[in-house]
Amino acid sequence: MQNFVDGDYLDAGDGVVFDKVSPVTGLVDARLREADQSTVDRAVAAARRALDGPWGATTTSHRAALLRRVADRIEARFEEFVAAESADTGKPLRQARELDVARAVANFRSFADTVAAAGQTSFITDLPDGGQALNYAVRRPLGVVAVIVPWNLPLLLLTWKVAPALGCGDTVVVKPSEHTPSTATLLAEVLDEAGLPAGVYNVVHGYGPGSAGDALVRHPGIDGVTFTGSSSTGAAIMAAVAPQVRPVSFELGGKNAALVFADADIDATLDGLTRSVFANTGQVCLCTERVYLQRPIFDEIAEGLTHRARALRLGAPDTDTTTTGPLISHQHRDKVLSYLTLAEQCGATTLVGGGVPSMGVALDGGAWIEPTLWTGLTNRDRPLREEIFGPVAALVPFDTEEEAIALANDTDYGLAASVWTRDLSRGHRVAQRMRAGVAWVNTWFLRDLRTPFGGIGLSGIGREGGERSLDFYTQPTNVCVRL
Ligand code: NAD
Ligand code: 6OD
Repeated sequence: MQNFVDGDYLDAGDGVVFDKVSPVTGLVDARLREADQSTVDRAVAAARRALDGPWGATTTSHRAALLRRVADRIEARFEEFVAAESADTGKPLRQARELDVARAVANFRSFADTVAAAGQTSFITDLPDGGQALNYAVRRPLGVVAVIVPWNLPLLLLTWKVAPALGCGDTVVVKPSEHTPSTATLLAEVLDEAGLPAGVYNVVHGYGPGSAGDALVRHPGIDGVTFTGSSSTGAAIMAAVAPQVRPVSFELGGKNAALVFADADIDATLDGLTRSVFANTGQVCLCTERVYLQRPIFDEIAEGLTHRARALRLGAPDTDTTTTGPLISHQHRDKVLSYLTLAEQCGATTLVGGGVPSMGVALDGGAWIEPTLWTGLTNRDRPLREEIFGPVAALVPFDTEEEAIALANDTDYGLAASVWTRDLSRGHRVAQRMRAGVAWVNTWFLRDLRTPFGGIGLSGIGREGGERSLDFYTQPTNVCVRL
């Protein structure tokens, strides 16, 4: 897989070639050319030229129409994207269809609507001399934007950033995760088919520190960084861009809580919790890793969730019955396994899971792990304080609403929470007190793309979504005209 710069896949470069490993089998399934400093320089220079060329003079209606064509072209090549996303991540084909690729299409359509509808406000200022002035602001593109994304929902998260950036007239240099480069590379073809000029979308492959990611965020030619990934990488990127004082938008990690009250609809809650703990093998930043249960229903929910965890079917992505894929890599599995050991050391009781399953000869080389539930831990234990990013959760009892709120908010993160209750007044009341960027009531990961998305504390800086994305991907220039 080659870097994509100025409208072309580069045949070669000075960067080394590295292997990409299938999380399903553990075997090498692709080779990538790492973008060295000179390739990153070329990509940033191409993006700058494109910004200064005809692309910079396009109108919002032109760009909105282009975003709609991109959505149509992804739909036309839907199964190619599904296959590429599933091969990189190991996720079931059905999930790639229903979530990842479907959301990529929706991202382009939604941001086409948002940029097309965005208006400007103007107002008349009364001057001391009796005269007047007209004030209005124009949105200018932010410029050359570095887009750095992770491996868990690669196309969804990439297009969540690229669609508004292009809609706002920016040019981008994208650095996908070293584990999941395929759909970002395929997207280059689709953008070209839709008529995007050369140099507006560039892809550089490689790792973070000492590699393409670090070279990109330190590059003096970029005008801002939008990043989704772990909190520690966010901190490193912030330090790297600080000397150049560039804006950043960060969607980072989470340690999300579910609060289940005794009056909740038990079956609906169990469905919701099963999704929120185990979706994408627990590798969604919004996944629940802390489940607080009101004492009268603790045993019933614990038993029901254990039963549902046992019913999950780990397996190959193209098997119809598969619900759950592997983790992304052996390195990540080692991290998750270290928390399984730690939880035992902290005195946890493991209700289900707790180890590595046997998957048979064809799959045993993959990064498989059992869905796992614990009881017996408290908020003081590290497995409840640190993001694990796997199919694991701790179940903790509470008695009162106040106690539940205090437990849920007792975290350095602040991305998402979910509240499960039949009492809607309580639902509103508790949701509004969540120290989190999003609080769902009786649902989880239900998204309207016009709403603000982002986190508090270690979970990020800024909000994207709808008009909030326009605020990051543009810079306003105020025009003041003496009348
Ligand atoms: P990561 O932070 O390790 O890597 C993310 C991306 O950053 C990759 O492309 C990586 O190559 C690059 N990178 C790493 N170090 C870098 C550096 N110093 N400079 C520039 N680029 C660098 O994250 P990951 O392991 O790929 O993804 C999992 C993490 O992402 C979890 O913490 C998860 O919560 C978080 N995440 C957050 C959201 C959100 O919306 N808040 C969404 C998805 C994932
Ligand atoms: O739904 C979204 O827009 C979004 N950014 C989701 C992030 C999921 C994290 O893994």
